[in-house]
Amino acid sequence: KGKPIPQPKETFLLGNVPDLDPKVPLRSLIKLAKVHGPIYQLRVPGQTLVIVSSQEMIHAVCDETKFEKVVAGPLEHVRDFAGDSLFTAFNHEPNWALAHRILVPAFRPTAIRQMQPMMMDVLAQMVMYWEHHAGQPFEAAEQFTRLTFDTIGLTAFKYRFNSFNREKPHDFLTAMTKLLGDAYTRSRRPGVVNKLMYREEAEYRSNIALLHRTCDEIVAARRKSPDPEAGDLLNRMINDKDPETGAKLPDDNIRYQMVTFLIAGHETTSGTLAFTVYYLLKNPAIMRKAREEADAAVKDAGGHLAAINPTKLPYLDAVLKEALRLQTTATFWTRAPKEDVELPGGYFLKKGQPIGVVPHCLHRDPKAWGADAEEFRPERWLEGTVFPPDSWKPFGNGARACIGQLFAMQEGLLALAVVLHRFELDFADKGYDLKIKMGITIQPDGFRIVAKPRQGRN
Ligand code: MNH
Repeated sequence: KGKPIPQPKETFLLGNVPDLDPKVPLRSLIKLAKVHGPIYQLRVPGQTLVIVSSQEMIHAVCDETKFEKVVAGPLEHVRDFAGDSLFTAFNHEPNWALAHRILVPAFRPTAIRQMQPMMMDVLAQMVMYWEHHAGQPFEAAEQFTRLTFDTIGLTAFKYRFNSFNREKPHDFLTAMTKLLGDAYTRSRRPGVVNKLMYREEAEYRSNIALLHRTCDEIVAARRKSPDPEAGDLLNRMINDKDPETGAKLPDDNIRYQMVTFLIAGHETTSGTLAFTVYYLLKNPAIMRKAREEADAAVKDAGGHLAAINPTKLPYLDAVLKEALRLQTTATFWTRAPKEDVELPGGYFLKKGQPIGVVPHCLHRDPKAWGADAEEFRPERWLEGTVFPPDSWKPFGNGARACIGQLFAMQEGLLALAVVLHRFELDFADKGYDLKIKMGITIQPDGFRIVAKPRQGRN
């Protein structure tokens, strides 16, 4: 029934897997949308994915009355380590709603504001590190990953990964990054093949064990010596009761939430900060305006960085939104119709058919954003323009949208304000042009910067 959905030619046994770049699948998804249009389908092991790329199509699948999030593709494999946590739970699993009710209060504006001192604590470590390495090139994404990983460790369970005091990343981060890469690789292979690759399978299992062991130890330590003043997510997960049923989170679920906060809570934010700095360096006039706002905010705070008010940084907010629009770090998420349904253009989908959303294409759709869609122009956010519905979706959609949006924005705003106020930044490699690398999210590849303390400021 309905119009046939375009599909690239399949390869014998492998379906459309060869159509997807093994390193940067996003690149292929963009290219395929240029060839096949705003809707096409791909055969991958175990399922057919329908891919949507335009504002019109994505607006349709964001309708929560007809569609819902579905855990499909790589995310199904992330369940091997994140279980039924918020990010990876199937809609029907009772622990999703339970954890959602218990944790939503922790992400409200007042609760996020209370995390500012912890965010500033880690930020101060980054400032010291940059001062110490003034004039030496370093990779932007790598620096911001230290920042965001340590920040989520501290705010979520008062754990210090101390990334600015070590040469190599923390073992936990190394294991987690490897597992996220594996989740994608495994989703490209039939399940039996994964099981038959004994050595990889053993390494996969041992990395999962390392994650779980670390989390379980942190929980055990907190239970043994309670810390009512910690003000972190862990206290809430251990102590708080579901306002509806009075139930508490089971222990294994607390561990899964911890893994999820560490996964969801760092790579996306660090990539966003790195892309933002890239665009600022490419656009000196925008950099100047952004810095003026940062300086004014520090002045308003009486010169105390810790007292910066992140809700009074409208230009930096627009800068971050614009970076999230052009370089959407969460590149792909999946939904499915709750009943058989018709999409714009006369395409029919069966109930449960997984649909992949590619926000990168949405965010550059000229029908939604205008002729300058490809341009980095933060002003577009401050001109009172009303964009078509669901034009900007870096944080997902509906009930299963990002719980940490405000957390991420506050962390990003504080980091930008402090970095721009304290440092003169430049490309380490003149003429660097943006390249993308991809784990489960995207980051700029090989983007190195030099930071120097600003003259006459201190
Ligand atoms: Mn986050 C879900 C993007 C920062 C915790 N996040 C999502 C989804 C997107 C997303 C997209 C929806 C995925 C899907 O539909 O399958 N998240 C981001 C981006 C940033 C980000 C672009 C930073 C920039 N996320 C954070 C931070 C935290 C966090 C920081 C935690 C402190 N995110 C989550 C959790 C979910 C999620 C938890 C799952 C929510 C749910 O399904 O209930």
